[in-house]
Amino acid sequence: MSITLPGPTLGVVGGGQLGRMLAEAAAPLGVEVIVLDPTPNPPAAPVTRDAIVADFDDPEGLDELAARVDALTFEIELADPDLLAEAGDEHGIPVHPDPGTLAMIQDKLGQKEALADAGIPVPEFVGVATAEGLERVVEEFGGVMLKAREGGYDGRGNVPVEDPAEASAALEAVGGHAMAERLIPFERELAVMGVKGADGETRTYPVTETLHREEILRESVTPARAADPVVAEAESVARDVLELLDGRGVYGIELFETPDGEVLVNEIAPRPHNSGHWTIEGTRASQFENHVRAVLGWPLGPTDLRTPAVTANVLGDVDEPEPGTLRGVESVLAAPDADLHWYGKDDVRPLRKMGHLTVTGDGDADRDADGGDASHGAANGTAGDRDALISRARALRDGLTFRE
Ligand code: AIR
Repeated sequence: MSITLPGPTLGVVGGGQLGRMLAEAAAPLGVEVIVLDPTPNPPAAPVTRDAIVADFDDPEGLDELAARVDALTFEIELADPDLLAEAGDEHGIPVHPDPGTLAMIQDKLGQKEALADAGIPVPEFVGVATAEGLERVVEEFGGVMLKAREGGYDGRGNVPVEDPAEASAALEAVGGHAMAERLIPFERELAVMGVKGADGETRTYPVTETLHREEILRESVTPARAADPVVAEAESVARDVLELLDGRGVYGIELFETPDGEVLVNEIAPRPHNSGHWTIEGTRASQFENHVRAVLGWPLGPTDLRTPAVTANVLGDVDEPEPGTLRGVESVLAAPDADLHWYGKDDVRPLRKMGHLTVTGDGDADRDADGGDASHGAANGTAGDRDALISRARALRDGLTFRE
C-alpha cells in the first residue's frame, strides 16, 4: 500500500454531528470531506469542503457526491443502500460499510434474524403487523419493546408496551410495521464500538456503559462498571457481531447485561455512534478517525484506553422548537477536565442532541488542579472514581441550558 498526501476526499451521506466529527477527525490525516444532507447548512458544513443539499434518496444528489469523492460512506441509517451501491459502481469508488450490511441493519426485524441465525445472543423477538398480534405477544412476553422496523433513531420509533390494551395505539405510533422484543430487565446497558479495516483486521474499543432515559442516551461511562467476566463476554459478543458484518468501517454494538451476567445484543449501528463519542478524548484514534481510516483502507489506529471518560449529552431542554442558544458554557470551558463539543444545529428541539461534553480523569477536578493524586492517562480507575466522574460530568452538563 502507498499512502500519499494530499489525501483523498471522502463522501458522507448525512451531515449531522457524526459527519461533523468525522470531518474533524479526517482533517489531520489530510482527508477532505463532502457531505450530502437534506438540510441547508447542516452541522458538518462549517468543517467540510462542501455540503450538497439533497434528500438521502435523491439519485442526482448522490451522483453528484460520488462524482466528487474517492470513497463513499454514511453517518445515518436513512441513507439509501441501493443508491449507494449504484453510485459506487457507476463511479468506480468503494462504498463502506457494505450497502448490503446497511440494508440488513435498516430492517430491525431482519437485523435480529441475522444475529439470531449467526448464533449471537439476542432478546426474544417477533415481527408484528396487527394490533391483535401485538396483544398476544405482550401477553406472552409480559411486556415488549416495540420498534418501528425501519426509520427510527434517537429513541424515535421505540415504544415500550406492557399492557395489551396499549397495543393498538403503540402500533400506530411506530407506523404499523414493527418488531417486538421481550423487555429485558437488564442490570446494565453496555456498548462496544468496533472497527473493521482492510484485510479483515478488526479492533474493538474498551467496553462502555450507557445510561439512558426515555430511550435516549444521556451519559456513557468508560470503562464500564461491570464485572470482568461480563466485560470479557461483551468483547467476545462484539467480535462475533463484527465477524457477521460485511464492509469496512466503525460499528456501534449496543448490548444488555442481564441480571445473571449474560450479554445480549440490542442493536447495531453501521457507523460511529453516540456511545463512542468518549473515544475522542479517551483513546489515541477516536471512532471517527478509525472510521475514516477503515473506509479508505488505511491502517487502523490504536483503540486502547488512554484515560477513563464520561460523556454527557447536551439535549434540547425546551418545550417547543426554537433557534438554539446554549447558556452557561463558561464553566465547561473553564473546567480543567472537560471538553465541549457543540454540534452547531440551528434549532433546538425537545430532547434533540445538541452537543456533548466529555470529562476525563478521576472525577475530582479540584484535586487534579491541586496537583494531587490524579489518574489522567494512567490506570483505568476504580468504579468509585467512575461514580465521581459521572457526577462531575452531570454537574457540568446540568449547568447548561437553552432556557432563558
Ligand atoms: N445520527 C444518525 N443516526 C443517529 C443519530 N443520532 C446523527 C447523524 C445525523 C444526525 O444525528 O449525525 O445526521 C441528525 O440529527 P438531528 O438532530 O438533525 O435529527
